[in-house]
Amino acid sequence: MKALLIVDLQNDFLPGGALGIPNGDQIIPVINALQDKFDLIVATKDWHPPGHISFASRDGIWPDHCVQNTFGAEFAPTLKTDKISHIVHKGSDPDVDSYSTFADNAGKESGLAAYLKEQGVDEIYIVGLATDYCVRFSVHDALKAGFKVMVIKEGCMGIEDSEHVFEELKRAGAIILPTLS
Ligand code: VGL
Ligand code: ZN
Repeated sequence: MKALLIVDLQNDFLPGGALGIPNGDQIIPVINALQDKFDLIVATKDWHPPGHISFASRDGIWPDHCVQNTFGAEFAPTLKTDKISHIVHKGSDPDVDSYSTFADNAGKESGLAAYLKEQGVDEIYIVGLATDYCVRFSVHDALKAGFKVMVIKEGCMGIEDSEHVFEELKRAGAIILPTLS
């Protein structure tokens, strides 16, 4: 059984957002079309309390972003969400960041691997933002958890050019697909 994992398709990561990724909005129609090919779709939200450790206003490197219950933390308004059956909120601990959707940066599991296994999932197709952070760490953890992992390139966008990230993920055992046709 296969699942689509949509990572952090939130307003703050889109152009105009607090941590806007150039051209991040271009992947939304791609991801909407992809959803027709999946029976199980899960999504993640970066979900930080005010004053989160990752914020430059505290000890971190990022502008304040994806603050819980704000517009910036909502899914992109044009993202199709009616087929999403499970949402993982990550980065909620004020003192720990979480790039991976499977576990936080201190190693505490989110429950996503267990949820997917309960659903009978063995293959995960990953898309979303940002290729070089949350997608990257999620792919590594999905592989470690024993899933077959596909990354759909045209459904991802990086903060920086991410060609080397796709190479790294391929070496780690993921299958990099330009598109899914
Ligand atoms: C992300 C930086 C900070 C991401 C989240 O979703 O890739 N990047 N928080
Ligand atoms: Zn974040």
